[in-house]
Amino acid sequence: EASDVWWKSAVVYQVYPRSFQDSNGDGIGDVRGILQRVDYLAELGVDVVWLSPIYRSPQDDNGYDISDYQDIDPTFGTLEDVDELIEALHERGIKLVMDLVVNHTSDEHPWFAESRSSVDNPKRDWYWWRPAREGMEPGTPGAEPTNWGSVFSGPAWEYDETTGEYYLHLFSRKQPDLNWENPEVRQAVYAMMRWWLDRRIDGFRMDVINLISKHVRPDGSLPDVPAEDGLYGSAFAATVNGPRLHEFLQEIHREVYEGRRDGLLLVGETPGATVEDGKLLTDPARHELDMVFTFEHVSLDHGPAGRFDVVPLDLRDLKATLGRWQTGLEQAGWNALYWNNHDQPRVVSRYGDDGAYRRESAMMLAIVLHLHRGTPYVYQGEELGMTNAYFTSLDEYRDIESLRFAASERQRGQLNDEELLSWLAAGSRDNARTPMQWDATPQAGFTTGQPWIDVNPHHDTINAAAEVADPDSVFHLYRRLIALRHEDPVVQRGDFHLLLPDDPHIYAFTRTWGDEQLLVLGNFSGTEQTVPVGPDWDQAALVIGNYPASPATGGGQIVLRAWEGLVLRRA
Ligand code: ISL
Ligand code: CA
Repeated sequence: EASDVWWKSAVVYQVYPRSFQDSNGDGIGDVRGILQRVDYLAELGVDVVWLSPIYRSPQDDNGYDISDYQDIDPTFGTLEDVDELIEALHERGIKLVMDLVVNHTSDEHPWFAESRSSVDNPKRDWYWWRPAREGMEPGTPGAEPTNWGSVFSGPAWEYDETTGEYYLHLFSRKQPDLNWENPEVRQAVYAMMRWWLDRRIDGFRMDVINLISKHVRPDGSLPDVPAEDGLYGSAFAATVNGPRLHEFLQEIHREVYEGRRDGLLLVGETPGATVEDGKLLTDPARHELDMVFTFEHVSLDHGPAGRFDVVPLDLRDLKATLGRWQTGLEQAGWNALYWNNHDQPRVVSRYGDDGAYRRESAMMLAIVLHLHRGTPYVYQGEELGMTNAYFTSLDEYRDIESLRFAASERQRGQLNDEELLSWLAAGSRDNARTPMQWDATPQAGFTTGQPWIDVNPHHDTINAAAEVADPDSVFHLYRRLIALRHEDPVVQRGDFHLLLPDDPHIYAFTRTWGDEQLLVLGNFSGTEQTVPVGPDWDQAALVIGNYPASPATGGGQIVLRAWEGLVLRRA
């Protein structure tokens, strides 16, 4: 097993730079701010930092709209600051993975400026340009080339008067989709990736990478999708898993990765990917990606109207879903494990209880996730048990998706103001984007100025200073879980076997490696639960847990307290 890859025993920490640490008082986090906190990351013990985009950008989607891939936005700092960050992290044995957003650019990228300028510009074909639907008046509703809807509400096509044609944008109109069918586009992206690797970064997190190959017909036309309500339908059906996806990924591997040092990481963000897709994307023999983020387990509490329509989680669905990914990628491929990122509501507010049992449930969720087979990702603040934002008025929101959803709902008039605010409070991406809570001072130690988004008032009790000082905190539980992943071959490689699939409250599984076995239990309820685990575990030793004393064990049963989570090792 000595030849096994390093990331099987690694843990990744995601920094959302805008909300991590401000160093100059303008209220926006920046690279020099991250530099002030590298020792904190080293104390937590993570192996890799993944940085959300800091490239030059008009910030329409907080940096996921890039106008220059090879420069840093002045909001965040300079290339020299980034070189310093790479150095500071490497000195501490931490790798740096950068976000790679190449499904689209900003509309302010020079490539797009050229492309839009005329139909015969050499870069015209770098993006998706199409005339209006036949017989329709260009620029009128329904005249779009296809009925694809944008992820951020409204149509995915923008009419551009310069040439009287439409361009495709799966996200905002300031995020035009690149045309990966064009080999020049691909070569430009690969050159940029090599430039960053030469700067000694350690890999990429590839934004919506399974959308780069559109389902284009042989005649160059694009198919309509089933309309959801009104004129447009989700464009995902026509963009996820396109016919050339695997070919493009293998080309990236060849052109960018081959012949470079070991120790690089390629992780793909793949909304809509199934286990079968995940297997193809991450089987090392296929030379595509090292691991992908599934969305299945973070969509289980979405009602018919999507992410803002939050319904209660049925734990059986969560176990079945994660369990399928575990067994599906057992022989080939690898899982990325996560509850949170900058797009997801906080897990303790979502699948836990952020009231009376906030600490317990945050820790239980951590134990359950980190004991799966795969590479765990920790999103900033998760290790403190940070909660949702609980904004109560629209003007507290900053996220383009939330604001566009609110605008389009107001137009449709189906939700009243109170309902709209409660939908946003449950589902908004801003839940993850409130500033990192460093201490109990007025702006949580995040900034000396006015933060770009409100600090959660809970920072008086939930903050890094308090967590680091308390050996029984959520932070130290995360630190121990990370250390356990580094040390324990059962955690790294052991087979996964789900137990009690039909139990509505208990998450239970074993991990087995040779003669060694671990039992992982999580109580997803606020009441005591008696769990029939069998006599094998009567004498087992507690490896890690979220209550100070061991649970009541014996006679083949374990009694779990409210939101208790634990790991036992068989004697
Ligand atoms: O959060 C979502 C919308 O409900 C997701 O569908 C999200 O848009 C999708 O996961 C893609 O996310 C990534 O690309 C987006 C960017 O806004 C997200 O922040 C990024 O993680 C466009 O670049
Ligand atoms: Ca700043």
